[in-house]
This record gives sequence, C-alpha cells and structure tokens, in this order.
Amino acid sequence: MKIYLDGEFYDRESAKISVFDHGLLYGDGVFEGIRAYNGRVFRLREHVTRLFNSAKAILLAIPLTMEEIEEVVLATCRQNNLRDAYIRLVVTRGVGDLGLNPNKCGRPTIFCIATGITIYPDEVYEKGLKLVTAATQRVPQNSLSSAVKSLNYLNQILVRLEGNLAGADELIVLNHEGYVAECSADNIFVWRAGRLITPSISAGALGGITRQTVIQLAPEVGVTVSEENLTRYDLWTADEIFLTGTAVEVVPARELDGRVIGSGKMGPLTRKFIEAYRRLTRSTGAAIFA
Ligand code: PXG
Repeated sequence: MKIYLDGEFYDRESAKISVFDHGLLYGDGVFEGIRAYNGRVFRLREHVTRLFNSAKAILLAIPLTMEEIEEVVLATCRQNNLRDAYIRLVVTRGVGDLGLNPNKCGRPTIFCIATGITIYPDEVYEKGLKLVTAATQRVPQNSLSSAVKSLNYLNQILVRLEGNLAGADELIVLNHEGYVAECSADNIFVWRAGRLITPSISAGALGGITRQTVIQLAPEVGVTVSEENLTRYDLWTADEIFLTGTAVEVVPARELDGRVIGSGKMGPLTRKFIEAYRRLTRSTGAAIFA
C-alpha cells in the first residue's frame, strides 16, 4: 500500500506524522471519505469543494489548488492500482507546539489513503438497519457547524458508542431543539404520506454528497424532495426511511426505537433509489487511469 503524505508516497509502515501535529493533538483539521467505482472517483469535485469549504470555515488555508488535491486523490488510487476504492483525504493544521493556538503551525499536513472497499453484505440492504435515537445531541450550529467535516468526531463517536450499547446499527441524532438532524455518519430521508423529506443542513446535518446525489436523482425516481424539520414521531410513523452515505450508499431502516418502519422490509421507493444510485456510481466520475 502506498500512502500520499505531503508530496511523497510512503509504504504503510513509514507513512507517519508528528505527535506535535495539531490534527492529532486537537482534532484540528478536516477530512473527506470518498469512493471510486469501476476506475472512476465518484463526485470528486464535490468532495474537494466540501474539503475546501470545511477548511475555510476553520481558517485553514490548504496550500494546494483544488485541481492539485484532485490529482492527489487520483494519483493515490493509481499508485495502488485501485479501480474500486475507499479513499480518506485529510488536511490537518500541521505541526505546532503543545499550545492549542494554531499560530505556531507552519504548514498543513496533507495525506491520502486509498484502500480496497469492504462491501456490505446484500442482507444489510434487504433487511434494513435497526435504528435507535441517541441521547447525545448535535452540537449547536453556533459552535462547530455540522457542515464542517472536521477531524473532531468525538460527538459522533459518542453517538456510535450508544449504538454499540443498544445493539443498533445506526443512531438518530437530534438537534438541541429536538428535531432530527442526521445519523452518526449518514444522512436520513423519510418517505411519509406521499412526500420525501430530509432535514436541512441548518437543522444540524452534514451536507452529504450522497444526500445531494439522492436529491438530484429524485426526478428520475419520480418524486421531489423537501427539506423540513422532522420529529421522532414523523420517523416512527413513516412509510419508508433510508440513510445515505459514501460508505453505505443508500440503505433502508427497518426499525426505530422499537417501532417497525412501514412494512419492516425494504420499501419500493428505497429500492428505486438504491438502483438509481448504483447506476450512477458505475457510470460517472473522474477517471483514475487516463
Ligand atoms: N453525516 C456525517 C456526520 C458524516 O460523517 C455523512 C453524513 C454522509 O456524507 P457523504 O458525503 O458521505 O454522503 C457523513 C459521512 C465511514 C465514515 O467510514 C463515514 C463518514 C465519516 C467518517 C467515516 O463510514 N461520513
């Protein structure tokens, strides 16, 4: 495995960063989780745009252009001869001293890892996920914005740990007003009374690339999506719920807080979105091998 780190490729064993890197000391940095399908990186420009927006929001100046970062991603896939990949792209504040003030950090650290993907078994999609509402709430918008894909994922990890304790596959995260924001690492869509609804970004969701893709696919599937506040009641009484994320793509939920969702099996609308999304991932994207 070859890992990109600050302009060079290293073996897995020698790709190392300093213990004084503020990405490690403080979670001070931003990242992307990206996938490649069939020799193309899916939605590369959108991921790199989100990375730059996340960096801008935390006053982190990425010392490469968007085109150069795109080339880092493509070159990392090429170096590893990957046509299908899970890609982790990270930019940290860089090496500083022990103080949390970033003014001693010289240059951001940039690294990119590309690995083969672990595909979820078909059963996960057919059966659907078991969800539970997390007690841990989303950090308010005027703290760290949920739109920033930062290295500070402790809030999401606390949520995920609640899932392990409860034996749930994913968790519903509420904002401080009690409205549904998203999940620990996925966005949510709710099909209820003939309408497809997803929480707005300002309700505390990440601007998911898969979420955006599903919104774009909606006309093809024959529905429109609205961004509205959702309560747990709206979810409990939904006809279908599906989650979206780069890793899981589009996946149905069968149960939330002990309430069976719809038929308890994958619904027809979810199936249409799964199929439409798969077609798109296999036919579009930035070519890895020229
Ligand atoms: N919400 C949050 C909080 C996320 O971290 C999504 C939604 C979905 O966004 P995309 O752009 O992927 O459609 C994410 C994505 C993993 C993993 O290994 C996934 C994410 C973050 C870290 C790890 O599955 N998140």
